[in-house]
Amino acid sequence: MKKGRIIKIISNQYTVDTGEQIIECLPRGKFRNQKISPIVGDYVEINPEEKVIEKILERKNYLDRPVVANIDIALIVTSLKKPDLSLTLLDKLLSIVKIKNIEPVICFTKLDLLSKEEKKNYLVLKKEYEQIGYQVLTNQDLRKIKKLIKGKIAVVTGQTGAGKSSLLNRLDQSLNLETNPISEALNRGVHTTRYAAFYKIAQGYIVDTPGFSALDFANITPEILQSSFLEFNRYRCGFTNCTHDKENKCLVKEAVNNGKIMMTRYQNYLKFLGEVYENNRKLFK
Ligand SMILES: Nc1nc2c(ncn2[C@@H]2O[C@H](COP(=O)(O)OP(=O)(O)O)[C@@H](O)[C@H]2O)c(=O)[nH]1
Ligand SMILES: [Mg+2]
Ligand SMILES: [Zn+2]
Repeated sequence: MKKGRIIKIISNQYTVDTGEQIIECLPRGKFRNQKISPIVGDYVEINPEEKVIEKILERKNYLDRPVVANIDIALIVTSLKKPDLSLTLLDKLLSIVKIKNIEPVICFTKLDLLSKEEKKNYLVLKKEYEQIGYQVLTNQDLRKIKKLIKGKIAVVTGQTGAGKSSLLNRLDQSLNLETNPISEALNRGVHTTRYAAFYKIAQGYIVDTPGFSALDFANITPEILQSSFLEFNRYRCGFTNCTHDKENKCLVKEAVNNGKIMMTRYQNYLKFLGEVYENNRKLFK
């Protein structure tokens, strides 16, 4: 028995990377009865002689658009200019990634387009996110990014035009992905496959179409949303189950007013909370 990871699926052909070799496997018939099917990213036990998948190991997360399991890292590629910085999108992706149990890495791009003054503001912003506990890099930090994804599965997400393809090309020059100066629809021309495709890059894998950039907060409760704002968890409000909204004696709101929590983070939180309520309302109608 050998442990490996599924890196590609074509009809009933499962490509498993054991670290030493790549083996084409078939799944055991029992998976069909158990109503579980192996997906890309799954850690599996295989019988290397028979070339069959014997067991699917427990998943730490999965996405359904595209279908992929056990994502380790999300590179949240965030443009500072052209397209303009969107802290709402950044905070949303940080929340979704946390809820999915994926480690986020903020990767800012287009620093070269900033004026001196804007660069100063950027450094303040960077520090603020670092103080929350996030890892903040730029698209110049190629060595650090490579080190992070070594042996891992990473997704790259962020706005169209933020510089995702450019970054991947610089991480691995053999990729030669198309980059678009004018904003074009994401993943244009990519053949629609139900499963994720991986690029082997910097001794790790990158998923080409991270489906959660378009995700809303479906199936998420206010409690889950709150816990995804890491800095809120430092405060224990007087009111149990405080949603940090209209309640009195809310320590989170106090921290916002004292400048200990970023105003933009709090405002985005309230915005997302509204979306969560709206989704729940639709669900129970
Ligand atoms: N000035 C500048 N341009 C960049 C940077 N990163 C990417 N670009 C440009 O931004 C445009 C969009 O990049 P692309 O990689 O296609 O973005 P994607 O849609 O996120 O894949 C392209 O014209 C890139 O050359 C950067 O750090 N600085
Ligand atoms: Mg692209
Ligand atoms: Zn509160």
